Amino acid sequence: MEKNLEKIRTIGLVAHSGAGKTSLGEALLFTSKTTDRLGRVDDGSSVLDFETEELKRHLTINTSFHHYDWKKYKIFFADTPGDDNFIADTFACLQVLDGLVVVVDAIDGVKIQTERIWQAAEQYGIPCLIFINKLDRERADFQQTLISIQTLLKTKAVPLTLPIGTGETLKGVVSLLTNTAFEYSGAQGDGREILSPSEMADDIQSYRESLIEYLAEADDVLIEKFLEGQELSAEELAMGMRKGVLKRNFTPVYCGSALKNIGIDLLLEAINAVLPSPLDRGPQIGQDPKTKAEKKKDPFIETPFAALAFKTLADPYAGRLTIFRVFSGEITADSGFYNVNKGTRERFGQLFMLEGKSQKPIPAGYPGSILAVAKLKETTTGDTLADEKDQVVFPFTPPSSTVISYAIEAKNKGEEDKVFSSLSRLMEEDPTLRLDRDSQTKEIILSGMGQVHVETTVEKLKRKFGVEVNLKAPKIPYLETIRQAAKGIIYRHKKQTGGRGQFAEVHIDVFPLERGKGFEFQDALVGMNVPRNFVPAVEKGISEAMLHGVLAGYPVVDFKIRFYDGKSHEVDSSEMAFKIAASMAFKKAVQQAQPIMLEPIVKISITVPDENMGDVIGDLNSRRGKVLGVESKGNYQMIQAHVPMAEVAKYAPDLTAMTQGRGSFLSEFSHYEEIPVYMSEKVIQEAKAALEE
Ligand SMILES: Nc1nc2c(ncn2[C@@H]2O[C@H](COP(=O)(O)OP(=O)(O)O)[C@@H](O)[C@H]2O)c(=O)[nH]1
Ligand SMILES: [Mg+2]
Repeated sequence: MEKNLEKIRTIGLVAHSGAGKTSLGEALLFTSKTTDRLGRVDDGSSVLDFETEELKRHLTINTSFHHYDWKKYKIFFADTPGDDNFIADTFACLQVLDGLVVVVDAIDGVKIQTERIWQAAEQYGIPCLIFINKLDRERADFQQTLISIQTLLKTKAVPLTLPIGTGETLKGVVSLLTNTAFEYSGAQGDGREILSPSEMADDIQSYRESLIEYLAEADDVLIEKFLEGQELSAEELAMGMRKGVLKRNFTPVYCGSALKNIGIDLLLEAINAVLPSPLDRGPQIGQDPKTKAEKKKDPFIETPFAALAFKTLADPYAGRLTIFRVFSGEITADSGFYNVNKGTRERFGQLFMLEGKSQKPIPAGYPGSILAVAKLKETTTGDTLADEKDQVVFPFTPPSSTVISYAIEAKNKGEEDKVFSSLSRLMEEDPTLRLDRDSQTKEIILSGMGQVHVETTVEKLKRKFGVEVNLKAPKIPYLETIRQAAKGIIYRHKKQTGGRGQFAEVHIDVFPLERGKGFEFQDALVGMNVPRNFVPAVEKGISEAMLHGVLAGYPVVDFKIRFYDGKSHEVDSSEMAFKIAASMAFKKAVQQAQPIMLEPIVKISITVPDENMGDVIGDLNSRRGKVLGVESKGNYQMIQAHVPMAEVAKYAPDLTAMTQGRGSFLSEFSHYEEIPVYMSEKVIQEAKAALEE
């Protein structure tokens, strides 16, 4: 393991799904001779995408980690997902990465997921390089892609390489810094220097001039020399580039093809030359667990150990694998650390470097290392691991709320417990899943970031734990209430069967309450018609009856019962008789108080490209939505709205269709509202049918 921290890089490959991150990761591994063939996602030979669910969909679901050596540098890298279903994992990983390679597809340009990652990188201050990929494809457009980067990411994106040819004719790249052209034949990835194509001379010159100006601007001495018209040396330019990237003043743009391994060697050089080492990134800021004061942990080997466990993998056989990034100090195999969040000591045996699907034992790790240990007892994602004598807690932001819910049931009766326990295991590795039991509908609800997310979870459940479940649209938790008061409701319960009979009479008023007030019970008895020991039975009778309303059997809420009189019988009255009378009186009262149905409303935040805004708002209107506001975010608009939950139960695929996959949304429960009269009958019929099922 490299102990010279200046030569460590801890980076991520990020972008929207399909831009070619995994392919680029394979090219980095192959070109650096870490792997002996160029893995491909399309034929399942990728070492980075390896889970069954990933291979089936050609989609990265889980960030995978690998490492390579290039010219005496050690690079740890993360190949992250870019699909909305799984992108929360990427945001979690950003918290431990020092630099990023943002991959941009030369046909699709920058998509919204890339923009969102870019904004997060900006927030964390992570220096970035850009790689324009897929220039070997038909319709690839370097210029257009560059413009898309400049406008959507709002960065000074400066080409460092230009493609020689595009599509079929792509044969190499020109390095603008050194003004040399390289041709690539075969997939070995080692560019052979050739003469610069003469027809590119003008382009090369103008790009080179603006590049040099940008690089010079990063440093006071350089800009002075530049303005005086002096020639800047290659070392000076490299120094300017490094400074500019670390300050995020501009973003170097490389280009080529991951699939054909073109231009990758120059990207490898750039990762070494300009992305930050752990030393450049500086101390990691956390908190002293006792005093809560800010505490900085320096990225030095001599500093006491500190690391952040940012990810967990659940393996049914190997057990739990905890992945952490070292920020300070040294960690060796067969040792332990202190889990500051849990307040426990943890011991472990082997220490691993991750290599896609496999792991390689190593003796020790240092700042910048991304490592894994198995079978920790207490540690979960987000915990800080440290030296017990020098404790610190690093911040960790868990992923945000889920967007889609399904009711799940075990395919085989009797396996419910196994479904629950296996899902809990999966949730250790995937904090974006949520499992609830709906107290009203009694269903087990599995929520995730999208349809594909929930489906892949179900597939993993079967593959890893051997349990099968059915997914169903969850029932909408409707409620019932009343619109007006009904007074003087009397119900007499009387039964005479042989010996002792049953007798109770209950007089009540019912009043509507404000939304969200629930149920109130008022004992307003005067006189001695009803012995007071029966009052609890009356309240209980109503509390039970209110669980099943008169319209469609949903719970009744937001009302007050005033229990003001009744009749009793010395022998025949009992708690049971009063309970029954109260529950019947309640039903009668509700019938007379204009019963209505309430439906849950969600607050939804939808982000869409400008050009789709009209369609999306029109569609929201047809779903009975109320737009609360629209906010402009670059070339995207964020629409906030209230919409009935029933209307957006399957919103994700519709939004994808309306926006060609560029829209995204988050929703959360907001409140209940009356169902409009014209809708009510239909909903009651459907609700009745659902209840009977
Ligand atoms: N022609 C061409 N196809 C590519 C290139 N890079 C990736 N692809 C293809 O694009 C698709 C998505 O690639 P992948 O690496 O999985 O993208 P990711 O989702 O960003 O990881 C796959 O079919 C790749 O073969 C490239 O440079 N040229
Ligand atoms: Mg991928």
